[in-house]
Amino acid sequence: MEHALEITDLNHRFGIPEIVKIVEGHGGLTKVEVTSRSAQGEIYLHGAHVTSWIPADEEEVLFVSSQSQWNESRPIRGGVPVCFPWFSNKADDVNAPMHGFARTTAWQLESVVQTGNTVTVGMFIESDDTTKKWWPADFRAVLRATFGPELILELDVLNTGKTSFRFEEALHTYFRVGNIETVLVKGLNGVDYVDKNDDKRKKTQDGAIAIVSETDRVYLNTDAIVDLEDPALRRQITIAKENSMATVVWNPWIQKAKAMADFGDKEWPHMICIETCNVGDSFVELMPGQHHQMQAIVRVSNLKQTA
Ligand code: TA6
Repeated sequence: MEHALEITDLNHRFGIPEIVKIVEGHGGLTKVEVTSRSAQGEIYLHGAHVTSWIPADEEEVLFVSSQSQWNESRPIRGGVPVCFPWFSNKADDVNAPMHGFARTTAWQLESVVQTGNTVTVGMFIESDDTTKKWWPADFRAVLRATFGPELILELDVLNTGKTSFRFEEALHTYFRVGNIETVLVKGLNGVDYVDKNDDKRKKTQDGAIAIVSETDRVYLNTDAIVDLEDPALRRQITIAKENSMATVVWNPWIQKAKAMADFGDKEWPHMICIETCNVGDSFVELMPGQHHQMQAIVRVSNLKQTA
């Protein structure tokens, strides 16, 4: 009953008739549904996790695994996991959750703003005893998702404490593709990367990225716009960014897909992660009272058929 009251209260405070509705999503998790003339979208309060973006006249852009778990102790598999305040394993604590605690935290709805045909949903978390079990910093983080002809994701971190702190962050976006084996990722030519499938050797990207095996690469010192060409779905997804100096490209391929319980064995051909981030040497340092706002700006266009 309490959950139903919570949803009723949230709709009263944030709902917009015919445009924005707060509902019970998978696993009973609370979800904000956006349906405007320019796009449809979904974002869960669990992890401030965007799980769908469908621009008008387009198909679903994001991938969500059919095997995803939907409970508060696990991150949703797919969509846009928010990785914060560290990426991958926590260097000084093997027991710390992978990719930080933000994606398994209950965020609070802060704002819903309709501007013309776009809708921006804002959610926040603040440091408390639970976060300080893992990370001592005093912070407030806001995730703003703008659903419109573009998907704009912003992670805005504020240092609310009296001392500076460093953090890593990633918008770990899972894009839906028709066939990973015919996809090309362009825009990172000449950029150095760490190849996590080859003992973290540092290499330099030569031309476009084709995915022919498990791929897990951290591209360094780059603010480049990336074009994801998907001939099977005859579309190109362009990922631009602000205040992000690293980009991760990941596909689990066959064996890793089988090893993930919350990922279908046959799903690897239909997704690729292109992640807007600040990780490793691109960490962010905030002085007291300072903000950092990282943005990913995603748009879809028709893929010009090559002769
Ligand atoms: O961003 C790529 C990566 O770090 C891969 O190494 C893989 O672990 C992926 O993230 C998924 O991580 P997760 O904790 O969500 O299973």
